[in-house]
Amino acid sequence: MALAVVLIFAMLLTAAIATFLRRAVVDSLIIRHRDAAAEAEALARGGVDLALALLYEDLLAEDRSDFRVETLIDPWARIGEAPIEEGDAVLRLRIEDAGSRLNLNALLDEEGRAGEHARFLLEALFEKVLGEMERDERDAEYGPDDLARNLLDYIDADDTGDDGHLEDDYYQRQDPPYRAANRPLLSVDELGLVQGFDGALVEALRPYVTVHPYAGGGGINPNTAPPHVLALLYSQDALDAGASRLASAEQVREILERRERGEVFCDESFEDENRALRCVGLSEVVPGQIYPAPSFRSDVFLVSAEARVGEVTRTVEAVLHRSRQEDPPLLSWRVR
Ligand SMILES: [Ca+2]
Ligand SMILES: [Ca+2]
Repeated sequence: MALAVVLIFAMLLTAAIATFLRRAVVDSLIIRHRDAAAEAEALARGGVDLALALLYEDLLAEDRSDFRVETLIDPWARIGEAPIEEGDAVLRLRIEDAGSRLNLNALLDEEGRAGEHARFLLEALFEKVLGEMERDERDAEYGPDDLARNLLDYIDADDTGDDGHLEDDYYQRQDPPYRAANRPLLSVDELGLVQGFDGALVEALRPYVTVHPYAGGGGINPNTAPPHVLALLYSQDALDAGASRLASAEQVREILERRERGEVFCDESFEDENRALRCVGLSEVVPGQIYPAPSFRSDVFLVSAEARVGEVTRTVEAVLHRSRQEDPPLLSWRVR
């Protein structure tokens, strides 16, 4: 009897010790994880500071050379080529100028109106993206033309569609009801509020578009845009908007080849006696007027700083405005 009791106590004791040890291991793991998380976040924030320093250095270099174009050979762009490693910490910094995506807000003019070309460009974009999503247009409730119209109505300043219907009719029927913004988009996520846009479509559009800068922005920068965005360079036919078109695969390839050879595209109206030596006009590759007019230079940059410490990763995504004021305005900041 006494032996049985001793055995039971011995078993209980062993179990208690095992539990205690497991707890101790878990606690120390939690502490280590917490330390690593704090370190990773600090490193990612430091990455954004580093990005800012590189961007200002670039601004000074532009002042010195009086040549203002963002290219992929700028130091801020090259920082993304290799990770920065120290001990078990790794920082991956990626900086993009706003011109490396299509700025949806650049489709509005100063009065908040969208022209005919804006609609055709968006239709072409949505057709391309829906095709990539393998969404069958015939079955879809909203085709590229509906999506283009709805988006422009959502952001344009007035509150009627071109057939006279009230833009808010649809939004007021939602639960909870809301209204068309009638102003530039504040984020790519906001697209999800536009009639006909669902989460999957917004994600499929994300690599192509930006909303920065909110106002006064230009079109795609042919020096920095990746191939899938270059394909959105839209040459307008001044007489017939329907005959305007997106860049062909051939034209995209030629832009990339010229970039590879070190050629830089710049504004053809650039008043610079050395322009011909320094850069080439985009019309050499894509004839006609590009809509919206390319932004060869940018002051708004998208920064992604991904820091890994041990097993923990933290990413800071920020949109920075490189201004000559003392404090550069932060347009957005997100920690993941
Ligand atoms: Ca409208
Ligand atoms: Ca509107």
